[in-house]
Amino acid sequence: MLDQTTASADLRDAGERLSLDELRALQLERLQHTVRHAYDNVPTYRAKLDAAGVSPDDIRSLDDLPKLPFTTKEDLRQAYPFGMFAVPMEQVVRIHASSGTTGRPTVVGYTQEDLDHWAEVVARSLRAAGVQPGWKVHNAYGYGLFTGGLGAHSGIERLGCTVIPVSGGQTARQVQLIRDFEPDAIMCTPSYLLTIADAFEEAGLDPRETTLKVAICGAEPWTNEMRHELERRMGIDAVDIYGLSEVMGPGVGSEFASTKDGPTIWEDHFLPEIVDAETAEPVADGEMGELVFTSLTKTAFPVIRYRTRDLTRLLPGSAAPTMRRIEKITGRNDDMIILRGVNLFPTQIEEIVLAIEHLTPHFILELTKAGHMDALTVKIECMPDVGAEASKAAAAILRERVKEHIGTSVGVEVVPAGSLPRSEGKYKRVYDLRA
Ligand code: DLL
Repeated sequence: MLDQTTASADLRDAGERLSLDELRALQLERLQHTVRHAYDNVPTYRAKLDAAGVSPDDIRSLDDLPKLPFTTKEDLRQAYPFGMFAVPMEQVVRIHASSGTTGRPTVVGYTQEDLDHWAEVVARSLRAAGVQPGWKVHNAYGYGLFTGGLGAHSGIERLGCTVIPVSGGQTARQVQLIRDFEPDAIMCTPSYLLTIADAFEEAGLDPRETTLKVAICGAEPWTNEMRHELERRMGIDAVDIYGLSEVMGPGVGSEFASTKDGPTIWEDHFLPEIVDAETAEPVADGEMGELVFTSLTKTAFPVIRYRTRDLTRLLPGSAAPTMRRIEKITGRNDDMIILRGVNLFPTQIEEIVLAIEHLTPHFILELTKAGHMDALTVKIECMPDVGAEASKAAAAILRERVKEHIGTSVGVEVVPAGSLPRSEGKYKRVYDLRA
């Protein structure tokens, strides 16, 4: 008789079943191939390696990785639109692009082989989340140039599930479809899941009464406190899926529902490193820094030591013992607010807010200038039936705790329930009004 562990172990794909030695050997072989392929076919990589005095033949072990030069978002932008493609355009069957807040988008390309690998790692991610073949999966990630919708879509199909390709937005319709089609799992950003939960309640429905069992959320930073909030309100498991367009899209790593201890990086396809965000020197596993990736199987758009700007640390494998995890990403270099010398991430506020009675997770951060000083105001909604006194008290607690935990003073303004913008995808938290 199969016990639970053996039964789920049997579902693992070949990559997950590799021993650590086999995995390291495969990574080296794939790394050597990737560096050679990038050098031979992408002028930017050739120029960078030449300038660094490194040849693809110098990569003899995984320890040689730090010899390779980094790739930055700026390098990719310079090559807009297709300059980083390593195969002729006829072999590129799909492109995606990441919008980026400033300037041109970053365009990425995929061969059929790349799409196959992508579907495989997303299917693996779903399996880790507890999704089973035959389930119906409601996909509310946006379809289009964003990698979320179509990336999730192919993985759902690959696992043998029924995909419900709703895309983002039209929240009332999402609620209707969840009630009518009775999906088992949902994929969307955590902030959009919150919008959907609210919409259920606003329609007089209990979001705990749906058929949903699990949500696979990512594409933006979110805290464990937000996880607990979503799980409590919807009666589901919420797990974290990580990825970025430059490296592939959703599914670079994903969390196991059995452990919920940060996304496992699918190391047979992506080689992770952490470097000091300022000096770019590699740091040891376990230390905080900037996440860097080298793709191991990508053909149309290989990346070598791509600096993600995401801040986290590498942790030992748990549910998939040979592959390392990252700590849940709660900060991104670009999102860091420096307020009178103190570094602050929006997720730190989220964490504090969710522990205070009467406050909702609906808040935005407004940066303004008061004379020569920067000021930050948290605009936040209280629960609908909370009176003026109680909301004033909750605001005061928030101010105190921010001061205590983050070490800086912020203003707190309670705004009417329902007045702040609601998420339909990646939520915009920070508004910089210091023109
Ligand atoms: O957001 C890919 C994706 C789609 C991931 C759907 C997961 C689910 P980009 O638009 O290129 O790609 O944005 C990538 O989003 O560098 C992180 O800063 C952030 N991000 C993505 N997933 C997570 C996560 C998609 N699970 C950027 N936790 C990344 C925290 C995340 N941040």
